[in-house]
Amino acid sequence: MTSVSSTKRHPNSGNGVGLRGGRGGMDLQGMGPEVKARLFLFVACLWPLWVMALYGASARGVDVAGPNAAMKTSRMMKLRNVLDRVDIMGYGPTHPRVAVIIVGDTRESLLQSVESIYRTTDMNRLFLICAVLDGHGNDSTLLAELDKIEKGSVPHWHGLRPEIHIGKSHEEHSKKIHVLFNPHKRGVAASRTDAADFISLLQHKHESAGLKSPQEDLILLLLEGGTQLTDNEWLPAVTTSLIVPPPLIHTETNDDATENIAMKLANAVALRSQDHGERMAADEHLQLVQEPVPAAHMQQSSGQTYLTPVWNGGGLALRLDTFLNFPAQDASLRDAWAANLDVTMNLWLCGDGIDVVQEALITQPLAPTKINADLAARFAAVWMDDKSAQKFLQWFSPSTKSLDWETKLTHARNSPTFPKKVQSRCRSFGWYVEEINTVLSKILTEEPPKRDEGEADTSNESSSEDAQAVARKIFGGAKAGRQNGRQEEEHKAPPAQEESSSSKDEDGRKKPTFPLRKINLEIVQKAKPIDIKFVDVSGGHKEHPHMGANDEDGKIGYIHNEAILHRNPPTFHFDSDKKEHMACAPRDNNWKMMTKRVKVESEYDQKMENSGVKRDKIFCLVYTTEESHGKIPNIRETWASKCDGFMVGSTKTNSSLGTVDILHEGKEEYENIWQKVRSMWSYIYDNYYEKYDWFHIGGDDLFMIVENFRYYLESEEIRTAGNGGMYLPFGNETMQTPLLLGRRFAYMGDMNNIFDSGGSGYTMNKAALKALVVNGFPNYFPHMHTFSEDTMVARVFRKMGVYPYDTKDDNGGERYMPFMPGHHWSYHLPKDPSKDWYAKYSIDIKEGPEHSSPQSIAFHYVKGDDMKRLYALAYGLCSDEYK
Ligand SMILES: *[C@@H]1O[C@H](CO)[C@@H](O)[C@H](O)[C@H]1NC(C)=O
Ligand SMILES: *[C@@H]1O[C@H](CO)[C@@H](O)[C@H](O)[C@H]1NC(C)=O
Ligand SMILES: *[C@@H]1O[C@H](CO)[C@@H](O)[C@H](O)[C@H]1NC(C)=O
Ligand SMILES: CC(=O)N[C@H]1CO[C@H](CO)[C@@H](O)[C@@H]1O
Repeated sequence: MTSVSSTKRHPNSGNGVGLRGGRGGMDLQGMGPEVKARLFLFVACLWPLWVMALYGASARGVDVAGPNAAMKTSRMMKLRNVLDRVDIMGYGPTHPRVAVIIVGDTRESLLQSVESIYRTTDMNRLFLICAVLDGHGNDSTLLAELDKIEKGSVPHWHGLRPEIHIGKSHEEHSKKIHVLFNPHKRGVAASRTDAADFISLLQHKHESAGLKSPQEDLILLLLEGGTQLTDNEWLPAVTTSLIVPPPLIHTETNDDATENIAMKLANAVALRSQDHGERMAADEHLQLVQEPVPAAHMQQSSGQTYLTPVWNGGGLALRLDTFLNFPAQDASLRDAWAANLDVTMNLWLCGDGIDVVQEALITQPLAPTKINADLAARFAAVWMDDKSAQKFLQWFSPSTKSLDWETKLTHARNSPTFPKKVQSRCRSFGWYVEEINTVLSKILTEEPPKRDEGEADTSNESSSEDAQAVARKIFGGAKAGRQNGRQEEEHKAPPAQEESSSSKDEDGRKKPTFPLRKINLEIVQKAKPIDIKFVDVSGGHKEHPHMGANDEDGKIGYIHNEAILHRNPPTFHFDSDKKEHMACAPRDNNWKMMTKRVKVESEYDQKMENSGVKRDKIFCLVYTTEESHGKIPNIRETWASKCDGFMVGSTKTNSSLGTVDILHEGKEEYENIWQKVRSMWSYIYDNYYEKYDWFHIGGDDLFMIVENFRYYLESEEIRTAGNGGMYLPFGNETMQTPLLLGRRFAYMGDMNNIFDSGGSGYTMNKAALKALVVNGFPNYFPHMHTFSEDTMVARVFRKMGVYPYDTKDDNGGERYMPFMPGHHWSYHLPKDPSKDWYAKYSIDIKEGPEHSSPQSIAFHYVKGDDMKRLYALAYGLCSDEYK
């Protein structure tokens, strides 16, 4: 393909903007002379914009002119229609090109790496190699060698069908290599950012010249000088991991069909150098340790991909945008290993982590250098809270005085390149060592090795002991969780030191009057407790699902006052002479259930209210669309004002109704509820997380008995469950076990696929909501288009080891009802349960009135005036005449 044809296809690209004469057409205003020079040096590398990638044609044969063209175009248009949003122009969103950054300090190392790229990469997909020779001025030999490679001295191929050749098999190879020389060594981090800036600039130039579609999301490969790619499949493998697959390739929204598709898109892929099934972690000296990949991870992907706690150097592929948007790019990190650790932390704490894919192989990277005390202090200052930093540094070097550490920490924080506010935007270091880099988890859970007495500074000993006491307090919750019998296989037995403090903890702890049912104890113990401290993941509310809401005038940034309804509850209109009362009369099954079976725990509620005990705060969320806003007043008048917080997620904001126009990805349609739910929960997490203990969601035909809801949530059973299942909490815990409460259904009767029915809604405690929004949403099914949000939520939780809790009461009565009360009063299982989906989905249910707990919490399919009728019946508000 030639420059000429490419300009023809891109009328917008302007006069003369093409391969050869292209420079003249580019707007170079506002660029410094140095940048201009770099840009001129690099003759726009244009392997643009046609469809060989999809047809598997070699780079040569496409010619627009001639009779074939029309046929090809129509075939293409057809394909285009079929693929809908899939951009088949150029490399589009599905087969983006790759830009490579190689930083090295010797000519040979750069040449080795460049050569390996030529041998293993489809040249059509190579956007640019930017090689940085750090610590050397102009090296004409290097330039001459690279020129030979560009002219075809290394076997390479173009297009999907490999036609490996040497030399120029067709007219010209465009220029693909650009070299930056740093006569004064700038270090790895700065060299990488220089190169990334250059690539980004070039990308924009290509886009404004019409030579690159903005939808093409360049892949960036960071390569250490001297590292060589050894597998031809590296780029396809990396692409599938990084780039969203075209939506129509899996139109099935069927649960099972999609389960096997790798929906999780990695933020970054580490190219593998170690043995299959091995991965890298970092120990307390920030040195690499190799560890086997847990079997469960291997099985999940048949060993194709697995996560790795650290990137050990060598090669790392990620989207260019990901790299440019790292919250903490510290260009002052000169040491390669320190810079790589920084990349690791950006990806794990502020992103979605790092995966390893099998096909992307490289030669062994350079051995990491030792991290010195200054770098360790800087690392701690950026990524850890103060207490973790103290503990970590004491582990890092027990013999260093704490005062020295303080000095180093302060020094790091005052450095002009110190990234600001990383901790408030990213996950906690505690999360990272507990969940990902577990070899390091001892730094937070075990006492650091004792300082050498000889070196210890006695006058300052006491102050450092205080710090340890504080740290113990902070992390005490984590210990408490562990001692509940959970995670015992994963963690080594605590050392003797910890034992003494733990037995002290044990003293005050109380068991509930009745232990949890076995099934629930198992469910609770599978879920890991998490730190319930709020972590801001809103990212400035720029991106779905954190885009926030529109106000009544459609202006973005609206924050709903969720507490106002509770503070000013509307009057319940149910006048004694109205026909509404007449509605009380019929002795139907709804009447029977609400008056004979269900009991509202008002007395309990009143007693608790008067006792002065701190009550749990409940947030209730209803979702609807503008067309159904008429249903909202009945909800507000009946049960909603009893929730401490209330909000209606909708398509239009109306503050008098409490509806909020929540922004989300994709269309506003039933088939896309999953995306709406992701946005609603994110909005609630972003705005209300800290004020509430419980979060419940349901549709606009949900009826709740909030007194019974509180009765259950505040019960010993549920408090124990949220505290790991064995002991009642003290109330000061910082760790909590995620709980997902609702009506359990087994999907198609499959007991391995249990979810909470969306009809009666589901309830989450703080830990569950945080896990869902902070960990679940970004990692699992982020772009799925589906209506079955209830099964999706359960799937996300399942991935995190959280399973729906069995909410039956002690007599086997259900609390969350998927139908109207009357239906449950009279329901009997059919002889052949396979004929009835409800029978098939139900788990161990009772029949008739016994089915429902007297402390039932929620009913579904409650429409129109039935909302008021059920309310009046349950609360005894019907006039005597009709009672
Ligand atoms: C490198 O070469 C360019 C021209 O080829 C020249 O402008 C520049 O000053 C040289 N730099 C060094 C450090 O020699
Ligand atoms: C919580 O309170 C209990 C008893 O008052 C105490 O023993 C425990 O150490 C406290 N835990 C934390 C994490 O503060
Ligand atoms: C909000 O809803 C109320 C009741 O339906 C209606 O009267 C009012 O006009 C609505 N306000 C806006 C701004 O849409
Ligand atoms: C002897 C010594 O180094 N003492 C230090 C103890 O710590 C305080 C601050 O906490 C310093 O001011 C002292 O110099």
